[in-house]
Amino acid sequence: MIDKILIANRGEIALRIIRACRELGIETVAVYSTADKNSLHAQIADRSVCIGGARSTDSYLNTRAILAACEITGAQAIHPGFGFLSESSRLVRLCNRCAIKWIGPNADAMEAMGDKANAKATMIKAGVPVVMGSDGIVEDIDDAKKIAADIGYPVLIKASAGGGGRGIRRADNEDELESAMTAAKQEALRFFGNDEVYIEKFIVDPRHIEIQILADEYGNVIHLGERDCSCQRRHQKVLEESPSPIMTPELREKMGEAAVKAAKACGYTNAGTVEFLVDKDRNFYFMEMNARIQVEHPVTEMAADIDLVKQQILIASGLPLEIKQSDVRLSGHVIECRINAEDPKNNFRPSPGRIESIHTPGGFGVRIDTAAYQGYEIPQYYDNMIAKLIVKGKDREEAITKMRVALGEMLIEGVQTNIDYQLNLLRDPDFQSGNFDIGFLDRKDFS
Ligand code: MV4
Repeated sequence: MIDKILIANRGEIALRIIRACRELGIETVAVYSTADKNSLHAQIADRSVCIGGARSTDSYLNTRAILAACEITGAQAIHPGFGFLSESSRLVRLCNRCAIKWIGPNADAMEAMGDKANAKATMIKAGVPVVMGSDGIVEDIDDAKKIAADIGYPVLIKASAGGGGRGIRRADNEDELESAMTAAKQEALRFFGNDEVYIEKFIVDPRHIEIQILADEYGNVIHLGERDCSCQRRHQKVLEESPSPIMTPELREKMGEAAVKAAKACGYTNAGTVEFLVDKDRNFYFMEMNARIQVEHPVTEMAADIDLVKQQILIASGLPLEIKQSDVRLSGHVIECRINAEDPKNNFRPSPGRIESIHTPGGFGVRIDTAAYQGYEIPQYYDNMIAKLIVKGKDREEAITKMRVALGEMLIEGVQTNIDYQLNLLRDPDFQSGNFDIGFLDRKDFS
């Protein structure tokens, strides 16, 4: 069993991991940057090590400093959280070489899923539905024209090394194809150092629905239902919920089985998320697999009553999953709102600064994950999420009401927040009837 874990992250997710470790009787090592010396994770962990300067590249992305902190403190494992180095297969391989356990997927699975064209080929072989398109990489424009004519416009050109919306271009006809391909390749090269692209049919107004999976090191894989993440603004998730308003038990079973197949096909281990697009006719298509614990993991924790971070640690310790698929019971309706330090009335400009006062809501079915406290100075260097507010009700209507009550009680002074934006979203008739897709928040102005 692991008895000391280094948490290579900050903010609320670092706290979340520290709490899971404490419950398991595992010692914790926090790492922090000079900008985070007063942060809660650095103060609360059993030990804390400063790993460098304020900029992420000088600290939370500094592999050598993090491995040195393991060496100094005797930590036997690293939990990477999300963002930062969480999807660095290079770091996983370094950990393997110095006998440090990585609390996350194995490097082979990470790399297999990191290359999107390759991941798609793996899914086709495994019988997981994918969007119609090219068989892998498209080499030249004549190739592209043939494939696009075959599948029909509009099409998307996507970077194989991409993810999260970068390196994607749309072409509505053959005239637009060449410039779309050139632009996608350029952006891919700039952001990922690799200009390989593939082509897909453009799915009009889909929903983003993802399935949480858990996989142990003995080939057991289970799924824990879905999260509907269609409420996004410019590729930033704003509100997530489970169940999805469009879900049926039959569709959940089909998507769950597909997610399990996806994980098995790449030899995936630990917690992961399989992202799908779902079209108006409820056809679903594999998009990508996220090889980390995600920001919105509490939605699944509350719906399934399973501590995902504890499960991650138990799996990395080499224990077989003790939960079988038939044990999984999803109940009620869960909604998560991300509370950001930003100004929706000013183009969502980040609003770092000192939290002069904070009051967080509570009560039956209300959870808040945050590292904020009165007097805390939100640094300008990192993302601006300051809290996740999660509520569970017996059904969607009760969850929406509970979230509105909780947001109404929440008070943050000193910085601008998106609390009122979230309240406006929750009041919207289309949101309330579950009538939205991935373009909803970009079309409608709730600021
Ligand atoms: C798509 C799509 C429509 N059709 N693929 C954007 C980020 C990347 N993860 C996949 N993305 C999309 N791929 C096909 N064939 C629309 C998107 C998309 C999107 C997907 C999920 C959530 C928000 C989105 C916002 C814009 C576009």
